[in-house]
Amino acid sequence: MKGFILIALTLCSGLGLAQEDGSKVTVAVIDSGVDFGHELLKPVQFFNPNETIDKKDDDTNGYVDDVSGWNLAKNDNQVFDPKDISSRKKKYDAAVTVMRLLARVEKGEKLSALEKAKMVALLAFIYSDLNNIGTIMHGTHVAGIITQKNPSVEILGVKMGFGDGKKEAPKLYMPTKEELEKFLAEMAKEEEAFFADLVRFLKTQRIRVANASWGSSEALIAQALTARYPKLPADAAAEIGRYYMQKIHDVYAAMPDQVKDTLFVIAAGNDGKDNDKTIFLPANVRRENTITVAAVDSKGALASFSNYGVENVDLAAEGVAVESSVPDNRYLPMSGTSMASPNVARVASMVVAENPALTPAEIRDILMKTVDKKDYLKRVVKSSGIVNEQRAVAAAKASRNHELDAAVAQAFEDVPATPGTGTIKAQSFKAMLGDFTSAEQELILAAYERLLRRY
Ligand SMILES: [Ca+2]
Ligand SMILES: [Ca+2]
Repeated sequence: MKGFILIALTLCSGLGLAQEDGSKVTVAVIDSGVDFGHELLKPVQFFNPNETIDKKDDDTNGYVDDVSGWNLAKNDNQVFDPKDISSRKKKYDAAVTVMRLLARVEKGEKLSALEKAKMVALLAFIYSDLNNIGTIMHGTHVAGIITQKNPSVEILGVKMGFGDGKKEAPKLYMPTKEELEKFLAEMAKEEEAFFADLVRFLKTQRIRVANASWGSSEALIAQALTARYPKLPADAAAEIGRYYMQKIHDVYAAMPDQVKDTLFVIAAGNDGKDNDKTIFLPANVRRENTITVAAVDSKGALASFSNYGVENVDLAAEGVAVESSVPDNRYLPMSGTSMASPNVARVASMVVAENPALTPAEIRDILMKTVDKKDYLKRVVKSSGIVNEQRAVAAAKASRNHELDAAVAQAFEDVPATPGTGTIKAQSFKAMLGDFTSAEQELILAAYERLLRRY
């Protein structure tokens, strides 16, 4: 429970600090919902000063009672529904226990025979709900990472639907060209509608930083296609997936293009793939006000699940077994580029707090230029390095009186570079499972993959 103690301490020591002008830095968590009932998040909940709960749109921004964000899936102001937990309490508790054990395995710890047996039994019990529960936890966990040791932040929740669309029975024949086109067109229409809604809401807020720990890839589209048309050959599905992702790029790009005053911090994805070779969106939307994040473990090695790409992924941050808040006042370690991205969003908001005059492009520049460079990340991410919170904040502070490059140089004097030579390679999760029988390994691995791919 080290992380828990750390969180509690820093919250206390940081109370009362804010930007120089007293205002907070608003960070939007575009995710599965944020549980502001959590003790960690209550103090950082954003409140719209011009809106009260009275069924009227007091600030006439088009959203009735948007006090702390918006639920885009249901078009109301409820950014988290406690019923999501209370209706599956037993399974939720079991999932918390399982995920804590999973994280220990992930960190290379050995479990006792009893713990192993418990994990396998509980995993079988919750397996079919794991996707759902992981999704419910997701936004609250992301928000907690942004909040930690960050007294000047306030969190605004933007809840989106996560693939809970209608399920259709598989068609057991080869689809015609027309059927495929119709399927893709429907999918594109849904995505267009989502981004139109998202952009419309974001534009009514004063958001400096937004976190996007989600996305879609060629592989996911191919998967959706083969789920619907099992007879479609894999290579055809892959080709269509790529074609679709190329077509849909600008729909995703509307987010940074139309909300220009916001820096969008985006997860690189958890397929262990090179984003320069396969399209992952919005990660691969390259704009002045976007920054894409890969995941490293606590030693700085690229996580085995993390996507990368020297052109399309900008920098790395910690994303393995990261301790943060989950609903029901719990804390849990979780893994993914979903957890790496909010680590960068947190630093970005601290940079803004130091110098609110910085533009999104300048914030991005500071984050990129103040990384801890590593030899082994040279052909992995664009900046060749891992975000460095202290140095980025030092650069932001210096940028109040200096040009950006001079401010960065000053930051390297304040927080010197540590030599980043040698190679570190993360072990795959599979390699940590030697202690289990092969049937157990299969179950655990499938659960792990499920949790990573829940976006
Ligand atoms: Ca309103
Ligand atoms: Ca109102």
